[in-house]
Amino acid sequence: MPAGRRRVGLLLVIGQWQHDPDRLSRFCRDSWTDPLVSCGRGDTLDTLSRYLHPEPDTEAPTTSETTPSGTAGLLRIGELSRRLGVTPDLLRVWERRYGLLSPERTEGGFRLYSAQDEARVRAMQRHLAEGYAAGVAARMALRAPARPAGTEPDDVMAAARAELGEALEGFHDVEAQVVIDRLLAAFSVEAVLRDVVLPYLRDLGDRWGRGEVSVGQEHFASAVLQGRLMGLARGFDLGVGPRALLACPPTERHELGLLCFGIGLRDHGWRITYLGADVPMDTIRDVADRVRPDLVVVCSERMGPLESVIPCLHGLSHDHPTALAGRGASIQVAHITGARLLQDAPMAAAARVAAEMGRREDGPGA
Ligand code: B12
Repeated sequence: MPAGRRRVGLLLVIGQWQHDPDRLSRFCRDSWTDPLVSCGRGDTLDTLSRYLHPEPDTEAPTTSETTPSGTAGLLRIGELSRRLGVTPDLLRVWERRYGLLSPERTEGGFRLYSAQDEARVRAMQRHLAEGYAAGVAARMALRAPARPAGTEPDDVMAAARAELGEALEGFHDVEAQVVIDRLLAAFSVEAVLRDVVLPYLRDLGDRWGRGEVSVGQEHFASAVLQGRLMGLARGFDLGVGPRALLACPPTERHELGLLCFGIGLRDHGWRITYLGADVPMDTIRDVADRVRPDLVVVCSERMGPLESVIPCLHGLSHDHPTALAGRGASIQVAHITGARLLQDAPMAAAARVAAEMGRREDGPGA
């Protein structure tokens, strides 16, 4: 193969080529390419030829030495293309169609790309490989928080909270899912729930209390997040670890803290039987008798629901290890009912319970 020629693996025959097989095979032979080259709709023989023979491409000088002075760290399209394995034509399409890249221009009009452009293309490639359609992949790549070197994860989480809020309070389900997807790709579930989802919910409630967020926005946000958390709760019953039975008492509909706690505990190897919001005390009791959990957790965010079922809680904690949690759980009610009080925030409480009660073989349920 002549020097300077590159071998390319794959060709999508689109447009004029599929009607001109002779020209196609001549092109492949002349270009010393494997028969298949990747090209997009509307690509022509000329654009492919420019890809295979970059010399004539006036915008594709090959080394950073050829980048004009005063533009240190910026790349021309040929160099970017080589680094990323994406053809210059496709880079231009992504730039034009999705605004994925925002190059500076030299005096001569050549594009110069920054490290951030490169990061966005890499993110785009990642999302495409994950199976997202190009438009969605581009939106996800564009939404990635610009994270300059040295940025602390705390800043990233704070930025993600703001982004999540913007998406949810604008009623954009898909964008909210994208923010969460991206976070879960980079951080542990525990960190995402602890540092983004739970603080966001708290803040949402505060702003709702001050009249800055409408009832519709609050309901939409909590419904989307609940759906997402239930997705993370898949496989709650897997494994052989200790078992927790989780429920909110009658009339209590705030269950998201409890759900996060369950996800945290499951990640520490526990199995979870999840009953959710507003559960009759008889039902909690029946299920506890049946599954014999290592711990029953009854959670309320409001004062009142736990106080009104004190005798039932007393009976429950007599027969099953029981804990109370949430803002509505007080030392007094815990004391009267003989239940343990979980005072930590959900993810910390999950870690503490798992550390103290361990696995079934060495825990209280052994
Ligand atoms: C989402 C939400 C809802 C959703 C709940 C959806 C769902 N599936 O859960 C809906 C729309 C149903 C709802 C309804 C109502 N809500 Co509401 N809601 C909220 C909001 C915004 C988030 C709740 C949440 O999940 N918080 C996440 C928790 C984890 O955050 P947290 O409070 O900081 O939790 C602390 C502790 O409690 C503890 N914790 C909490 N849960 C758990 C669980 C475990 C296991 C452990 C260990 C620890 C723990 O951890 C944190 C400490 O760091 C809160 C705001 C807020 N501040 O929480 C209001 C809030 C709880 N709601 C409130 C109110 C008033 C209501 C309504 C009465 C409104 C109405 N007029 O209808 C109803 C009551 C419904 C009912 N019968 O229960 C008030 C409660 C005030 C109070 N203490 O009585 C709050 C605080 C809003 C406010 N600022 O006034 N709500």
